[in-house]
Amino acid sequence: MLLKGNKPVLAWHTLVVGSTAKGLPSSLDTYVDARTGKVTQATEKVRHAEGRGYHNGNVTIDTAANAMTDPNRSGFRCGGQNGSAYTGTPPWGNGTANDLVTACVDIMYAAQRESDMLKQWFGYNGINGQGGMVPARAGLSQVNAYYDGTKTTFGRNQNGTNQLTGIDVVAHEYGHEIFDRTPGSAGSSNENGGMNESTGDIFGALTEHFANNPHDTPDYTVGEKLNFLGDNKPIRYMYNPSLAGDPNCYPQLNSGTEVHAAAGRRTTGSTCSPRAPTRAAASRRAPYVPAVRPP
Ligand SMILES: [Ca+2]
Ligand SMILES: [Zn+2]
Repeated sequence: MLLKGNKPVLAWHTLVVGSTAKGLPSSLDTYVDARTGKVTQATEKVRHAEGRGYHNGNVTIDTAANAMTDPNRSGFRCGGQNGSAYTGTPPWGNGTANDLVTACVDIMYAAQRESDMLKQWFGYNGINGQGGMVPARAGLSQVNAYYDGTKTTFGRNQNGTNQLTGIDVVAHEYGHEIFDRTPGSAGSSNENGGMNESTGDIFGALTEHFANNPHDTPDYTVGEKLNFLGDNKPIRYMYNPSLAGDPNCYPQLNSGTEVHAAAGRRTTGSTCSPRAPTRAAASRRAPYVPAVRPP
């Protein structure tokens, strides 16, 4: 029963999930008059909330009205280490380096752009293939970020000057969810682990290009904004892994290669030069190597 003014109306209550005429996500809380079949009330639950990110500047993210839960991507929310979403009202965050609500603005922005990219480019239904993705936690007191199958968690850089929530790192962690939910599976050892890290870096770079945010212009390095280890360098160079001391090509990998070090390009030819692979080299590549490589 729906009360219209002081008049009760017998109504069906349903949630209509889809997109608006402009292609934006929509989740309409809808009441249909049971006698006339007409929509008597419809309220948009998707909130395009203002957020003040640190790495990404002022951005628009999808949140509920009073919590950092995503009304359109099932399971996705962002909060602290206890797993609950941060609550409050938009605008979210204050744009400072170590404010954790601000970290969640950067996390939600990056993960939602990645989800949008997967949908627009590949018709993929959410990062998990089922319309959503795992929740995120900010504020880990470690120099680390990870995906563990049920959530993503983000820490800080070595000197504690910012949170590890740049687009490429966030999209890397959710890239692990893509790998996990496709035949790549958990991907934790040797070649499979290297492919998993590769997948993370590739989707990180793709998301940076898709978002095309003026505060984090697209590139083929990983974590270049984060000063991860305090040396003002990226953690990885996708176009030339050896700049960070990682193997440049497939024949240099062995069973002892650390999985992140194995994330780099997989040229199977005889040369391990850092140049972009030629078409001929690309065709020689092993069939399970992702086709997307930096130029
Ligand atoms: Ca980058
Ligand atoms: Zn990783």
